[in-house]
Amino acid sequence: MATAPQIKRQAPNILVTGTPGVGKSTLCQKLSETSGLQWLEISKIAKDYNCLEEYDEVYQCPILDEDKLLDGLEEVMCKGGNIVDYHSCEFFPERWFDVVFVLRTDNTTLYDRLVARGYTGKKLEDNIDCEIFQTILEEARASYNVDIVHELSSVAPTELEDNVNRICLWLQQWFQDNQ
Ligand code: DAT
Repeated sequence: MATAPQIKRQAPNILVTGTPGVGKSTLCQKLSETSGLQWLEISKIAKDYNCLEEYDEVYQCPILDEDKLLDGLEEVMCKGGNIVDYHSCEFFPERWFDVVFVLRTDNTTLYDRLVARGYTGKKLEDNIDCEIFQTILEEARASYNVDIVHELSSVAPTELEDNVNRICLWLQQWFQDNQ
């Protein structure tokens, strides 16, 4: 796997993105435990940093103050060693990331997961459309060097293990290349 040219960091920064419900948190938690890298769950951090503005009634979620969030994260991202978990990726600085993983599911799996989470109506439909039209994958390819953007299937539990192992191999290679 190729790595984008970056400012030297002690450890790489990994972006894990994809439609809500594809399995980002599940993967990031396991990857963080296995690798020792810090899991930055942007939805939670946005709350902690007070970066959530007024509520969007249509999408039933708060609106993110992106500039404030980015300012708050700059220092920790410059140090490296982070796994960033978010359902969007275009507003992060490109220089922050050494590799980007976009998790994917089939539509039936995603539908079941989102319904189990209590999503209904437009919010449910829009997220299913987002996956059907591979919106986040396209966003990642448009925002980062395509050589560092990797699609990972995240449907079956065995794929969770496979994905963690694959990213850990990538990490090992990064440390070898950047000693
Ligand atoms: P996200 O953080 O992308 O919103 P999640 O990690 O909360 O998604 O996962 C949504 C649900 O899917 C949750 O019930 C766990 C399940 N899940 C995640 N990855 C999976 C996998 N590889 N195989 C089976 N189920 C998975």
